[in-house]
Amino acid sequence: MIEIKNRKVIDWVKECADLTKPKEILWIDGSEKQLEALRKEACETGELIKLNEEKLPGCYYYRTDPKDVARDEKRTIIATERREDAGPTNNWVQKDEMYQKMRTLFDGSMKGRTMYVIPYSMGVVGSEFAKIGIEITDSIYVVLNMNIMTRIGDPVIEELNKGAGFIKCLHSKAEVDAEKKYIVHFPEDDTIWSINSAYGGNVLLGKKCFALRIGSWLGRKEGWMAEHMLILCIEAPNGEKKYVSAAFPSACGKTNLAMLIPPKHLQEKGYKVYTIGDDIAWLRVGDDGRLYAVNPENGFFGVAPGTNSKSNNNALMTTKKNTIYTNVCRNLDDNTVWWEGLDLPAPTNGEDWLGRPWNAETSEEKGAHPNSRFTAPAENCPSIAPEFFTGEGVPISAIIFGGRRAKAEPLICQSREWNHGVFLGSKMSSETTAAANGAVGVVRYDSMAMLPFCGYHMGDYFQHWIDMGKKMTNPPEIFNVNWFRKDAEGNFIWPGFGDNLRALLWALDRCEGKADAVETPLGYVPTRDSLDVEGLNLTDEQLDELLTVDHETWKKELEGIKGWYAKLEHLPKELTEALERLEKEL
Ligand code: SAT
Ligand code: MN
Repeated sequence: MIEIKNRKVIDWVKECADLTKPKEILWIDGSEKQLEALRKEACETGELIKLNEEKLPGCYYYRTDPKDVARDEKRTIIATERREDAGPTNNWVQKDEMYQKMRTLFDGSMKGRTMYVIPYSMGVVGSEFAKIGIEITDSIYVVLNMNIMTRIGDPVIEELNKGAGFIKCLHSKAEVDAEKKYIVHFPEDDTIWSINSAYGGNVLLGKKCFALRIGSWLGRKEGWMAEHMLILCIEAPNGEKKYVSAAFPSACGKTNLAMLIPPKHLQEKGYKVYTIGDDIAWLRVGDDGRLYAVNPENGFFGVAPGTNSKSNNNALMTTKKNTIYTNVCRNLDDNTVWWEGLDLPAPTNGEDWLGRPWNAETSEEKGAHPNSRFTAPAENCPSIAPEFFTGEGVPISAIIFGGRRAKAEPLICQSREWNHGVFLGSKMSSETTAAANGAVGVVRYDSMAMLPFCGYHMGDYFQHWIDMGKKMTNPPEIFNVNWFRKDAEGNFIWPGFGDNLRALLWALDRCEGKADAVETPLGYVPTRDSLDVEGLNLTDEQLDELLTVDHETWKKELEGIKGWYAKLEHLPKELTEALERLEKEL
């Protein structure tokens, strides 16, 4: 381990130790030797279960407390000096008050435990986009997950010793008491404090907390963007590569889209798709006036249920080694894992996510929690792009927004220009999923899929989007998609998964002014003939339903958008004007 010489780091770690009172402190150097010792220790205490080494080498199983299975939005707080800086969509507590409350909870919370200090980098260490964090935690699960999700250890210490700044992340699982769980961001102080949870997004503080909530705050201050977006590369038959980023709410198929396998006839034509990121994009304007994106993460924290060789074979392959599984079902016959939707025989001798005996033939409840997850290294992914490893940033041609909506939203729609695209993103809505605590299937507005992740005032966030547009001489085209339209019988009309590439190819053609479109009040939608639907067996009626912007339906939608906008307190005039224009055209 390289000795830490950065005074600010040393002082802060001491401060945290004085508060939480651990029995010892262990600096994480990222070496395989140290990580292996931690895995062994966690298996001995029962925190982790080692899975079948032949079938799933280097893989482990982890179970959370039953009340600690998803992000907890009600207990996620932005603590600033003034309420208006957090805005109306975030839970806000005055920051001194919150520090005081959290100090009481953290006081002695690590007694009798080891405190792990994890230096980590979001982005390729030392690259232009990268930013450093240090997470202090009393959980081996967090250390091992952070090792997959970020770049940790000695190379980061070297950066810190050169004087690099860092985000101060303090986590303690404490008693995993659901009533005392808080995930608190102090963006004015580059600080995140999380207590009484041991689940993914609440505790892997590099992810949503740093890369999105603190990241979006920093992005506004420093002139870049932190977005809830996947990044992928589409290679055309002539070898030309184009890059797309896409924002969808949690558990709406970002990982599937990022790892898309082209349908057969497009493969035969020579199209290829590569993965750069599945959840978060950091975006900057390049010297050439284009928008460049990196994935600041180093792994995937993906939803397990529904992942199978047809929906996402690349993800399945990615999770075959060095993966941590959280809250899935365990097959006791061969000590492997299973979840609903996996195309392997369901266990008859299993253990569900709660640790109860589970038998596919007799058990009525699900074996895996609907939000059960895999944490897998990006380097395992068969479709990972070489650009992922350089951390240099890829030029984005198209930005895609999308939600899960059974009705109203067409399959794909192109904005008239950047500001209109910002409007399309701001009015995004989606049916809620199991990724956050609360009811599932309720339509809620989720602008740019950032509602749970924007670290500041939503109105200011939209203004930042508009300001970023002004900085670009060659901005990406913006589109809105909806893979989830249902017919009168409740069946999905669009096949989704690999076939989503058809819509992306239309979008890329539009970027070059190539494909045909019809202008609607919402923007441009494909003509029947401009979308490649070869081999899909879609009837003309189905295609029309997917591509039509129904004026009566949209007049009702308009009321919803107005209600949403009214909640946001202040909005850029570009957006209110776009809303007025939509109303007029309807
Ligand atoms: O739990 S996470 O926030 O990391 C995953 C998600 O909700 O997207
Ligand atoms: Mn996400």
